[in-house]
Formats: sequence, C-alpha cells, structure tokens
Amino acid sequence: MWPRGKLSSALKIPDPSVKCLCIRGEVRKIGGEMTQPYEAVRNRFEEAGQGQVFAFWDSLEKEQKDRLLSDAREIDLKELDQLVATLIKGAESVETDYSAFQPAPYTAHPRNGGDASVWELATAIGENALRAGKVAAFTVAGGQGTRLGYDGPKGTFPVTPVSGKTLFAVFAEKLIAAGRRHGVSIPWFIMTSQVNHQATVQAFKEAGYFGLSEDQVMFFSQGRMPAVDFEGRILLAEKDAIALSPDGHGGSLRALVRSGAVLKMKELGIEIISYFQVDNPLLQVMDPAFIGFHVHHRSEMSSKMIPKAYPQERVGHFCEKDGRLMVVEYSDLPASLQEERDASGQLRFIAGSIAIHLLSVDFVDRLGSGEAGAELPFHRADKKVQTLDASGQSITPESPNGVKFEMFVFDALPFASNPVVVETLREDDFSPVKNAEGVDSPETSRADQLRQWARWLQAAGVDLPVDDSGLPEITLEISPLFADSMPAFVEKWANLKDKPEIREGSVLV
Ligand code: UD2
Repeated sequence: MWPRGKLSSALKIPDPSVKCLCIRGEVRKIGGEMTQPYEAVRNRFEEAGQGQVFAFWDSLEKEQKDRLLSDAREIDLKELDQLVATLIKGAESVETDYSAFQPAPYTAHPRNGGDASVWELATAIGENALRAGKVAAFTVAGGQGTRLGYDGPKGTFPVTPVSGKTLFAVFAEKLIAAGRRHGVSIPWFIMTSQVNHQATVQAFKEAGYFGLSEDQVMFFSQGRMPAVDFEGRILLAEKDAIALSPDGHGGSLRALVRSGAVLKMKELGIEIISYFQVDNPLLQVMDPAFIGFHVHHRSEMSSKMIPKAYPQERVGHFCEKDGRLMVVEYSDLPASLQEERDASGQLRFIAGSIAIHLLSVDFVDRLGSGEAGAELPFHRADKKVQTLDASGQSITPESPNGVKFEMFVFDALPFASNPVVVETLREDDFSPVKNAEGVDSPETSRADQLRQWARWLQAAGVDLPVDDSGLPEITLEISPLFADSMPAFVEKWANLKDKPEIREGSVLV
C-alpha cells in the first residue's frame, strides 16, 4: 500500500521522451526519433478519446504541425489512460489509512547520542569508496524557480553572501574539493528539463564549467507528462502545443537510464550515486560517513534525515509500514500525526527527509528500466493550467482546472534492499533556497552559510563576534576550494603562514 491518498498503481514506462545526453557540452541523440506519421498518431489519439489535441490542426502552418506532432509523440497514451483511471476517475476509492504507519528508525548522529566509533568506521569506508572512484554526484535541476520568482535555471541563482556565487558554482567547487582530497575526478550528472536544458548547458559553458573539466559534467533532460482536465482530457497550451510539464524528480530514475547516463556510470566504474536537489547550497555533496553507512549496510538506497524543527516543517517524513521504509510528504501526513509527541515530548514522526539520498547504480538501472512490479507511482497535483477554450482563445484560470502528474524519487525507497536512514546536522547540510522571502529564502540560506563559516573560524581560534544565533557581525565568505568542512578549515588555517585579517567582505579562496 502506498503512502498517499492519490497514487497510481505500478505503471509501464512511456515512449522515450528523454532525448539527449550532453557529454563535453555536445548534445547526442539517444535512440531514434519516433517517426510515426501524422495519421497514425492522430488515430491513436482519437481511439484513446484524446482527439481534441488536433482540434486546430487545419489552421496550423507546417512548422506548427510538426511541433504539435512532436509533443503528441512524447505521450504514452496507455500510461496516461491508467493514470486517469486510477488518479482521476478512481480517486475516491484509494484513500490511505495512516494509522498503521510507524516512525522509521534511523542512525543517530554522535552529537545526538550516536556511537562515534561507528561513525568513524563509516567515514573510513566512505573515504575508501571515494578514493576508488565509485561515487558520482547527481543533481536534479529540472524544476523551475517559480516560488523563488527567478527566471532562469535555479542552479544559476546567486547564493553566496559576498561574491554572489551561484548554486551550480558552489556545488562545482565542493566537488573539486572532494575530488582533490580523494585523488579522483568526480563525475557530475545533472538532470535538466526541456524548459531549462539549453540555458543550463550554456551557463556551464560560459562559466568554464566552474573549474571542473568539461568531460566531468554530463547533462540530460527529464521526461514530460501532459496535463489533463478533471475528465482526463489532455489540455492544449497553444493550438500547436500540448500542456506538458516535467514528470517530477522521480522521473530522474528513468531519465538516468534512457539518457544513457547509467550506462556511462557503469563504464566509469561508478557504483553509487550521490543524489541532491539544486536548491541547497549548504549540503555536503560527498559525505564520507553517509557513503560508508550505505556501503556497510549493502543498501540500495540511503537517505539523510534531520529532526524536524517544528510539526509543520515542509519536509517529508520517514515512516515504516509492513516493514517497508517510505517517505510521506508534509502535505499528506495528517496534521494529528505531524503534531503527535512521545512521552519525552519529542515529535513522534521526527525524521524529516531533506531529499539527500545515495542510490546504487544497479538499483537505478532496475527501477529506471521499469522492471515489472518496480515502477515508481505517479502523484496527482491539481493545478492552474494555462490552456485554450473551444474556440482557441487562451484561458488563464483563477482556480485549479487541471491535473499534473509527477513521480517522487523517495517512492523508490520501498523497493530498495536494506535502506538506511542516517541523521545529519541541519547546520552542516540543509538550508535550501525555495522562497523569495521568509523561510527557506536567499536571506536565511546566506545567514546559515555565514553561521557555518563563523563556527569554522572560531574552531580555528579566530576571534569573531557573533550574535545569539551564531550569526557573525560581518559578512564574509569561505570558498569550498579553501576548505569544505570544519576539520579541513582548522587544518588549513593552522598551516597558513600569513593569516589574512578577517573583516567585512573577506573572501577566502
Ligand atoms: C522537497 C521534498 C520535501 C523535502 C524538501 C527539502 C518532494 C515532493 N518534497 O520539497 O519532502 O525533502 O524537498 O528541500 O520532493 N525537480 C526536478 N524535476 C521536477 C520536479 C522537481 O528536477 O520535475 C527538482 C527541483 O529542481 C528541485 C527538487 O527537485 O531541485 C525539489 O523539488 P521541489 O522544489 O518541488 O520540492 P519541495 O521543495 O516541495
């Protein structure tokens, strides 16, 4: 039983919609273009009750017809039909009973009672895996920064307090630092979406790959799903365009396979994928202890957790049901369970998912290939979809008028052997940039970066005044190329012959 009220059953994979893998900045076509002629495509849509997609066909120019046909060929009508049957027409019958859900166990951090010697061992194991070149980084960067109000790939958003380095630049420098430490060149796979693919590749080219070598970075675009109305009819965005949107970060699993990225990883000897979202500049892109736990437990998918700060915090919840680990999203777990406390007063469902995972390459290959019985389910999201009325006039709805379908990567957890959940420290791993203002905004993320660097400087013996929250009075910046962790910073600082003065605007590179 899945943890959401509105989930599809297991589904077959659709027609290939992921078209390219960029290696060395070039776009390579993966697989052949589908060339089914117009009549055959239209017949398929008519038979599926989706003939309205071609309502304006006769008024279209040749190029517009090609565009509409290309959109139509992306759609797996069989898959869509099942989604409509389960998530739209059958929605009432699959409400989830959460009473059998238990909080999932996790490995506590030494600062919160975990066994320090076990963490040391895990760190050593993880470092070995890194030195052996078995780990690749993987960023899901297909989403648009809509909530942030930023027009461009989110990874190009400036986040650091002094030099305004972008999210991509921060991750790149962290990868360079981790690679130097372990004597390897760590490959970085980046999933884009159709909307931001070219702009993302361009941003890397213009920035000289942020100091990485060009062939270290591989881009591929995720798949798309059509939006439908509440009757399950595909919506047009324009007379010559279907309302298509990215298939969710869970779409990354099949995109990794279809794009050829998994094949590439196998060629490179990669066994573990370090998965993270594009929005979190504080995260440790390569965390040896986390990798060590994953390797030690022979886990197929491992996840980081932080204790939730307050009941309504917008993170998923690690839960267990029938011995299976799963994440229940903040929007789904009933408020009564989110607020429930144990005898000590601690939140019962305390383990928050911050969307940092390790996945074994073979596991991704299995799930992403759509092995029978192991496909990710789709989630339904009711949205305002800009579309056309029957006469072809554009409609901008004021309330949800359609349904979008997305997969979530954490839905892979119930399929994984030996999944482990490992606690991390929020201050060292999680401060995302999601909203223009308030919680999880550029301002809060900048402040968390400053607090981290202030802790490092203080640990190295630098006298740096901070307020009660640990925020320094001055704005400064430490590049991951200078140091990417407190121990690395302390060591580097101690070995510096001429220690720079730390003042307003200092940048240590
Ligand atoms: C996500 C998690 C939430 C928590 C939080 C931590 C879900 C549903 N929720 O919430 O539990 O862990 O993150 O920050 O995941 N993306 C794509 N393609 C898509 C959709 C998203 O690449 O089709 C990427 C997007 O670029 C971003 C990430 O996935 O890097 C998260 O997406 P989001 O912002 O929609 O997720 P959010 O913040 O609601």
